[in-house]
Amino acid sequence: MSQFDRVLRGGTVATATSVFTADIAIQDGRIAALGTGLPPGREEVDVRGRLLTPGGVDPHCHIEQLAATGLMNADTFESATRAALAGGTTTVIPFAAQHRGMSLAEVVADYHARARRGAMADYAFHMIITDPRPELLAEELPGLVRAGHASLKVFMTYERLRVEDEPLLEVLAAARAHGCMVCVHAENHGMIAWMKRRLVERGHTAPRFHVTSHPRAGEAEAIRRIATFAAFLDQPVMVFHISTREGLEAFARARAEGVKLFGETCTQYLLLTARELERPGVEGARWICSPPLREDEDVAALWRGLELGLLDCVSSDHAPYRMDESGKLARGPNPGFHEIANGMPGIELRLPLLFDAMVARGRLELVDFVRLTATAPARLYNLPAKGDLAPGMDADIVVWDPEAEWEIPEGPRWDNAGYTPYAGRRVRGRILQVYRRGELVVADGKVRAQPGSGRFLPRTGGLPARPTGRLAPELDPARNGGASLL
Ligand code: DUC
Ligand code: ZN
Ligand code: ZN
Repeated sequence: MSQFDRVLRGGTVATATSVFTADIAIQDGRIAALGTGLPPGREEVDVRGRLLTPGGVDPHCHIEQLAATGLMNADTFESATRAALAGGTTTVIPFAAQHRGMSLAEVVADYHARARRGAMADYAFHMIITDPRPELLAEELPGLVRAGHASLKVFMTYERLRVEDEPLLEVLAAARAHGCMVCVHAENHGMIAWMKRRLVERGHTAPRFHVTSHPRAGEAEAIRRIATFAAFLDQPVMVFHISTREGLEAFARARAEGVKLFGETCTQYLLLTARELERPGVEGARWICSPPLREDEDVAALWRGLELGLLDCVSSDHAPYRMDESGKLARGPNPGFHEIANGMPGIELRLPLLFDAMVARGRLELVDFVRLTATAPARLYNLPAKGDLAPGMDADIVVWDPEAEWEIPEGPRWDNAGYTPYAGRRVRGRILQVYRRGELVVADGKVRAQPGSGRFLPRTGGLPARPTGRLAPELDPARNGGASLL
């Protein structure tokens, strides 16, 4: 038998199901063996006293993405995935974002080219569809799904992005036909537009009014609506970035009724509240994201949702804009809340913040942390070689000092946002090294991967999240003279 390339010896290995002491042998970028007393490798690494977790899978992040306003976010594939690796995330699923009138295939080709140039982490794409023209769904979508783009995102709000109910049903039906997950930004558009207009007319434009402009009830309404559509058409749906107690309740109710819904929340909804936006002047703009940060009771409800196993994964929703004229202040030095780009950075700190909040503070088990940040997103989005430490998996491994305490500094991080919303926070658990497909890409506080060394991960062969087989009665061919309406 040929010698292993490398053996990480004697670490505490954590997966989504168990925590145990083992050696991990790496060969040709994959985990070749896992056990005690493995034969020596060409390189031996002593990881006794260290914790080893699978590389993080961030299933929702915005990278080098052009907004409908024409604003480019602060990160390139190079800077965002450098930050991802530094923070232990070895796989990302950003977006290929269509704007109205664009060809989806051209959009995907364009994001592919950018990622090929810069990505250091492995990646797949969710396709954002804002303009589901019949020919796009019939002619472009099937080929793109076959090429491995087996998930898409639609918005129920935003003037230039939203997909109204009838075309949304078309998207769900097309996704069902081609085996594609549909991720949804679920907020009621009319409620946000109405609130926003009234707030602006009355001069309530400070950053904190961003929160008021997204009524809590609007999230629950949209989740109920998308759940109704998902059940009607028997199409699995991922509800992105759940932020409110009411939204979580609507989600939980639909799930209890058997609707095939999946749910995500993000680091910021678990750790931050709307109080951040109350800072003087335009400072609060740093914490403007959508859905907005909410209240303590929402934070508590989301944690309960994690404890009960209701929510499937925690993403970063990394959407970085600098606090200058290239980003948050693009519309002037004192913009109203409605003129400030939505989003905050988070791709680098997702794992350290969640390790601290979940594991070090004892709210959840280590296995839950691994499941929510790596294993579950890998399974949900069909990344079979990712998110686990087991023979045959890609050797994406994070080596932690689980006891090290540190303070998140003010200064710039690896991404291009120029700030972090979490500066000054003390956390326990520090990432020491990161391996991506067996290569040591983070060590001694440096990221060593080459731009463009990240690999595209085509997701073919159908999604793990299958329809339930229970269509609405009106769609039963028996009621329609034997004809299918799908
Ligand atoms: N939705 C997201 O998912 N991210 C950033 C902004 C938004 O509206
Ligand atoms: Zn969204
Ligand atoms: Zn997002």
